[in-house]
Parts: sequence; C-alpha cells; structure tokens
Amino acid sequence: MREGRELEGEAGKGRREGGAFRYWYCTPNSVFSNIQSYFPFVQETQYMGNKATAVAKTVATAQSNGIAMSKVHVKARHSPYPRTEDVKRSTVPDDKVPWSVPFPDYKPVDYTSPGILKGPVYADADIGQLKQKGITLSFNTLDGKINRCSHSGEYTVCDGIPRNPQGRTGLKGRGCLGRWGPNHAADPIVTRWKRNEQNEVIKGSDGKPILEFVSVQRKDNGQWAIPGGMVDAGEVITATLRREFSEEAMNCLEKSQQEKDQIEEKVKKLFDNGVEVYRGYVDDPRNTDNAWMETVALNFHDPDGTSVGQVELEAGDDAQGVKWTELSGNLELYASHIDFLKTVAERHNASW
Ligand code: RP5
Repeated sequence: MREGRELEGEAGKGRREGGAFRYWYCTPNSVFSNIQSYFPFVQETQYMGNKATAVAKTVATAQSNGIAMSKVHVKARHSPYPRTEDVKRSTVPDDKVPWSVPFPDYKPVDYTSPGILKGPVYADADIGQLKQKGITLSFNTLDGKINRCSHSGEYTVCDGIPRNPQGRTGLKGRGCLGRWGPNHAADPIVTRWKRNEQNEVIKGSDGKPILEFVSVQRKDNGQWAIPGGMVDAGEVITATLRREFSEEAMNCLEKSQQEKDQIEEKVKKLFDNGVEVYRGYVDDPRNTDNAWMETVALNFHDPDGTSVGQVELEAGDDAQGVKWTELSGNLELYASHIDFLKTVAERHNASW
C-alpha cells in the first residue's frame, strides 16, 4: 500500500528510513534507457540484442507464463464501488466492455472519492483544475518520478484523460485510486510445500504436492489477498516487494528500529531469488475508466522449508490477518490474485 491508497491520514506513515530506494533516471522520451531499473527481473540472457528486445521478451514471457484472464472486468464492473455504500457503476454488458464496440448510451457514473480529492501526497491533482492552470500530466511515459507507462503498451488519452486499456467499467474519474492511468503495484507470492509432522510433503486428491502461500486479510474489505502494495514514486519493484511483505506480513511498522533492521535484513536475504510470474493489468474492484491497477508478481519459493517457509508471520499495516494458505482453484481472493497463483501452481506442478 502507498500510492493510490485511500485511508485517511495514512499518507507518508511508516515510510522506510534508509530503505532501498532507487530513483528512476530515464528521460521521458527514453523510458527504456535504464532497463534494469525499470525491469529489474529481466534475465541476463534477455539482454542479448537491444534493450527494446529485452523488454519485449520479458513481457512476452510474462504473458505466456501468465494470465489468461477468463473474463475482463468482472470485479471492475462490480457495485457498489469499494469503500462506498451507494456509488453504483452504470451497467456495462459483457460485449460492450471493449471500447471498440459502439455503446452510444454509455453514461458512466463520475466518481472520485473525497479522500483523493483532498490531494494526499500519493495522488495526482484533478485534471480539470490542472488544465485551468495550464498544466498537463505526461502519460505513457515517465513523468518525473511517476511511472505512467502501462505494462500492456500504449494506452489512449482522450482530451487529456487516460482511457482504461481493458475497456469500460461503468465509472469515470479515479474512484479511490490516486493516479490517473496506471497505478502500479507489486505482489510477492511466497510459497513452500505443505508438510506433515514427519516433514513429508503432503499431496492433494490429484496426487500432486500441495503448495502453501502467505496470504493476508485486507483491512479495507476483509478479503484474503497476496500481500502486495503500491510502488512508490521512484521506487524499484524489488524494494516494494520487500517493504510490503515486511509491513503487511511481518508487522515491521510497529517494531523498534532494531527489530525493523533485523526484519529488513532477513527479508532481503529471503527475497533474493524471485521468479516473475505476472506483469500487467489487474482486475481490481477499484478500477475505473480512467484509473486502473497494474502489477508485477514474483514468486519466492522455498523448496525445502528452510528459508521463506520459516518466516514469523504477524499481520500489520493494511492487513488484519496473515496465514499460510493452501493453493487451490477454490480460493476466493482479492482482485485477480487467483490467476497469479494458478500460474505458480503450474510452474511447480503443484496440486490445484
Ligand atoms: C492489487 O492491489 C494488486 O495486485 C496489489 O495486490 C494491490 C495493491 O493495492 P493495495 O493493497 O496497496 O491497496 O490490484
């Protein structure tokens, strides 16, 4: 959680001191000039050839390993809108989700939450007000330290306002998301094999070994989720992954400085080897026609239960619960997190 979060008084709380920030230093017209900073998990072999090829390969790999979202905008067409009781999206039939399908009667509800309109540090200003002052935001590029590029490629900007690349949601404005256009997140999927008291790996009814992952229960809606969060302006994804896991699954914000340092050290070691399983759009219930969630999900797997499998879990920050959960196709999880886990199960040939 950070940018895009809308919890009163939370902006800036518990920010890391001396943490592993690294700042973007791409120029707006050369987003790929610092590819390692932008795509920190690109394999070395993928650097063969030019940088744009490396990016293309990474994205292609993520897509081929990753999500085949069954239906676009399931949660992002749901009403009432999150954190409201009465904001209802206008109805968008399945076949009218793509912008390419004409929908002359489309009248999306206009909603940006009062908390976002107050202008917390992680949020953009209102585009209308900026226009009056002659200021424009730079979309599809790095805008200062803010990454306004989409993982899915270039998105359309109509009259200075970005358009959701996955289609209509029944609601315009930013809802409770801070940024116009993509709101970037990162999701750490920490897994281990489920074991019995004899330390033997337990198999599911399909005869395949069962994987467990660290899940958190979100405070905002009580749903279980991967302990991911927003990428701060200028932050690299590796840092977001560590920070979010430490805050939500290890409660580091409530610890003394000495304990914080120990957690940071531990998580740094545990999160050494991650495998990217997804990079792209998220079917998040907060998405709107003009603001949407994107993420990079990495799997940190502990094959013998001696590293990440042993972390002491304690819910903190935006999480009210944390636990190891069996991976299974029957899980009900936040946003499109189930899709990322399916990829992880397939990757490890685990029970599903
Ligand atoms: C989801 O929202 C992402 O996949 C990530 O898990 C999460 C980030 O938002 P917050 O948890 O910070 O609200 O779309």
